[in-house]
Amino acid sequence: MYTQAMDTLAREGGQDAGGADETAALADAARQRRFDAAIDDGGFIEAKDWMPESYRKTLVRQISQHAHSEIVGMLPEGHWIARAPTLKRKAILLAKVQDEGGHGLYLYAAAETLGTSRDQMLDALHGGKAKYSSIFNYPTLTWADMGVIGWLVDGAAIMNQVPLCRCSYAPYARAMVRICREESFHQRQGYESLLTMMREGTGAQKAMVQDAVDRWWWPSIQMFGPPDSDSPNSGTSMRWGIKRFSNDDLRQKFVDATVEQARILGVTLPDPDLRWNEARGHWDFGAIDWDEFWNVVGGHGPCNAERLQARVDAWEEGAWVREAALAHARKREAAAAALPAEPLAA
Ligand code: FAQ
Repeated sequence: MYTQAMDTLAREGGQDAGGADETAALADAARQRRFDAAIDDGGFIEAKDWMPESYRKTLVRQISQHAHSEIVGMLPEGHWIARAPTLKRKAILLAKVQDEGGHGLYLYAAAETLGTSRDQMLDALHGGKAKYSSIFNYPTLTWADMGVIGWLVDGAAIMNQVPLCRCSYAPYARAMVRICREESFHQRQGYESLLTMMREGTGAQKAMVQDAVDRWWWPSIQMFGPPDSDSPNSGTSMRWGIKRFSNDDLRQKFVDATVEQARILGVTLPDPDLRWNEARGHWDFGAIDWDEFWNVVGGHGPCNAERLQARVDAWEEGAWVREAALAHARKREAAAAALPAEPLAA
C-alpha cells in the first residue's frame, strides 16, 4: 500500500507515480538481499534493521507464545510455594517461580522491539487467542511434581532454548542467554530434589516420584511441538535461523539425555517401547498421543480454563498497581518539565 506521502515525494523528485513504485521496489529488493545475506552468513538482525514482514510476524508469534508460557508456567508451581515441606525447598521454589516471571518480562520486552505492545500481547492471551505451552495445562498433584517439573519440564525447555541463544533475531537471542542460565539452575534443583526423595525417602515418597514421572513424561516430550511432518512453521523458521533444530531432533536429544538420568534416579520412564537402537545411535520411543496434544493446545486440557482465569484475575486485580505506577511516572515527568533549563556551558 502506498501513502499520499510517497506520491508527494515522487512528484517532488520529478518522477511519476510509476517511477516511485519502481524505486520503492528496487529499494525493497536491495534490503531483502542484505537481509538474506546476513541470515546466510549466520549473522544477527537487530531491532532497527530492515526485515521482511513475515519474519517480524513469525518472531512475534513465537516470542509472545514463549513469554505467555513463562508467566502461565508460574501457576502450577506457585500452587506449592505455601505447601513446600521445608524452608530450604520453599526458598528455592519461590526463587524459581520468580525467575519464570522475570523470563516472561525479558521476552515481552524482546517482542516489543518488533512493534507489538505488551497490552496487545496480553489482550490476545486473556482473550484465549494466543497460545502458551501445552505443558502448563496439567495439574500439580503432589510435592514430587515440583521435582519432576524441574527435571523434565525445565530439562525440555533448556534443550529447546539453548539453540535459541543463537537465534538470528539478536534481542531474542540475548534474552535467551540469561534465561538458559537460570533454567539450568531450575533443572538441577528439580533433579536434586528427586534424588533426595529417591535415596533418602520412604517407600511412599519413592512411589510419589514414580507417579509424578508417569504423569509428566508424555506431556514433557510433547512440549517440543508436533512432529516435523506436521509442523507448518518449522521450514521457514529454520531457513531464517530462528529455530536451529527441528522439533523431532530436539525431542530425540531430550529422550537420549533423559534415559540415563532416569536410571541414576531409579525411576522407570512410562514407555514400554523405549529401547536403545544401535544402528541409529539413539533411543527409540513409543508413539506420542498427538490427539491429546492438539486437544490441550486447542484449550481443552485438564487445566486450560483454570490457568486462563488465573491470568485474567491477576491482570484485573493488578490494575491499581499499573495505574499507580503510571501516575507516579506522570508526576516525575511533570516535575522534570517544571525544572529550570540547565545553563549552557561557557
Ligand atoms: N504447546 O509449526 P510448529 C518453559 C503450536 S517455556 C502449545 O512446530 P513452531 C519454561 C505452535 O505455536 C515453554 N502450542 O510451531 C518454564 C504452532 O501454532 P501457531 C515454552 C504448541 O513455533 C519451565 C503450532 O503448534 N517454550 O517451559 C506447542 O515452529 C517450567 C504448530 O507448531 C517456548 O515457547 C506446545 N508445546 O514450534 C516455565 C520456546 N508446540 O503459533 C515455567 C520457544 C507447538 O502457528 C516452569 N518456542 N505449538 O498458532 C519454540 O521453540 C517453538 O515455538 C515451538 C513450536 C518448538 C514450541
